[in-house]
Amino acid sequence: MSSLVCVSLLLCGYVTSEQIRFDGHKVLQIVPHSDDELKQVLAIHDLYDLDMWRHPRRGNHSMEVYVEPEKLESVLSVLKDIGAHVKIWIDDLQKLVDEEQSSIKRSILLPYSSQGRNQGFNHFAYHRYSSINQYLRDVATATLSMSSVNASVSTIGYTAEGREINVLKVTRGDRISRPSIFIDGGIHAREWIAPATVLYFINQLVYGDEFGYASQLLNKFDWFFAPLLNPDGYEYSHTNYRLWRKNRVEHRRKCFGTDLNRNFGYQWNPAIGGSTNVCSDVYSGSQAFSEKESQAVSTFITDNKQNMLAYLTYHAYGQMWLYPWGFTSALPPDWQDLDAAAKTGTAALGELYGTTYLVGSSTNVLYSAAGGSDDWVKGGAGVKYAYTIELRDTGSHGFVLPVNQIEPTCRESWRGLAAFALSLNTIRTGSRG
Ligand code: 0X9
Ligand code: ZN
Repeated sequence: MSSLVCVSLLLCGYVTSEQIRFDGHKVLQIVPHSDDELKQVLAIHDLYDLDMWRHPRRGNHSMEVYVEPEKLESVLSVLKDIGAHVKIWIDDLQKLVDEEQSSIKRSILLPYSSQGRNQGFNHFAYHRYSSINQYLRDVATATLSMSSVNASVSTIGYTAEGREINVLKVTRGDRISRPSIFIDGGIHAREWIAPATVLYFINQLVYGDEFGYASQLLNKFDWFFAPLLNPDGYEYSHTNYRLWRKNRVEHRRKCFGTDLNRNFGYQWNPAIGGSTNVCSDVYSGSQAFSEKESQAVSTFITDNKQNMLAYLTYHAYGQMWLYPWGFTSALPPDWQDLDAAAKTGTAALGELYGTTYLVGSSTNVLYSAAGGSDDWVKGGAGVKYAYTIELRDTGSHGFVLPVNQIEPTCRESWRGLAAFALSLNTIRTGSRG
C-alpha cells in the first residue's frame, strides 16, 4: 500500500464530526505496456501521492490506483503522455459507500431468525466495536452451559483512544492443552470484511458447522481469536473516513495514525514498503512496537507461543494466501511446508463458489513491506505457519465490499481454514522455520 499522504485537514483526520464524502473519487486501472512504462507510472504515483489499491505484480503489470477529483485531470494527462493504458475501474467511490450504507441499514433490520444462531447477532452485517465486544462476551457466557466447548474473553491491552483489545479463547474445556492457532482481523481499519470473517469463524467453531469440521478442529487445537486489533481505526472508518487504514495515535498535533502492519519488530524497516512520514498511510511508527496495539498482540503471542503452531491474520483485499517474508524476496527454509498447507486451504476454499486465491510469499506475490505481523510471528516468536490472508474481492469493490458478499466470503473462508488446519501435522508443534 503506497503513501496516502494527508493532503488536507480532512484527510489528516482533524475533522471529527462529519463523514468525509468520496463524490467523484475514482479508482483507475493502469496497464503499462513495458518495464519502462511501469517505472514511469510508479514515478507518477509517487509524485502525486496516490493510494495504490492493487499493486503491479511480476508478470502482471496492471494496477489499480485511487485518485481524488482534484488530481484527476492532471494524472490522466500525464498517463496519456507516457502512453499507458488507463481505464476507469471504479467511477464514483461515493456510490459504493452509499450502497454499502443502505445495505448495512437493511441488514440490521433483518430478523434474527433468518440469519442463523447466536443471540440475535447477524453475522452477515458489518458491526461496530461495541457490538463485536458484546458478541464475544455473549459467546463466552453461552459456553458456560455447554459441556463440549469453553470460551473466555481476555482484554490483552488498550488502544491509544482507550478501547479494549480483546481475545476470545475457544477450547474443548477438558483441561487438555492442545497445540494452538491464533487468528486476528482488523489490523487495517477499512478492511471491514476481516473482522466479520473472524467473528463467523468463532460462531462456527462454538456452535458447530454444517460440514462437521468444528468438532474435529476443537479436538485438534486450542483457538485464539482477536477479531478487531485496531478498534480506534475501525470506528473512525465507520464514523468519519471510510478509507482509514492506520490506528488513531496522534503525532505532534500534525497527523494521526501508524500503520500497525509496518510496526512489528522483526526486520522492522520503514524503507521497505513503509514510511518515516507521520502523515503517510504506511507510516511505520517511531520504532518497532511503538504502538499499543502491536505491543498488546505481540506480548500475548509471546506469552502463548509455546504451543502455537499457526497464526493467520485476515486482511483485504486481493484473494491471496501469503506467507513470509514481507521484508525480503528470500524464502524461509521451510517455505514448502507453508506453501503446501496454504494450497490445501485455498483449494478447499474454492470448492464452494469457485473463488480463486494466489498462494506465495508476500514479497513475491504482492510487494515487499517490512514490519508485518506475519513476519514477526514467524521470525520473532517462532510460530511455524504464519500467514496473511487477503480476502475478497479482486478489485471491483476493493475495500468497500458489499454486504451481500459477507456470507459467501465467510462460508468459503471457514472451509479454507478448516481444511488448512486439519492438514497440519501437529507433531511439529513449536518447531522453528
Ligand atoms: O500491506 C499490507 O500490510 C498487507 N496488504 S493490505 O492490502 N491488506 O494492506 C500485506 C502484508 C503482507 N505481509 C507482509 N508484508 N509482512
Ligand atoms: Zn490489510
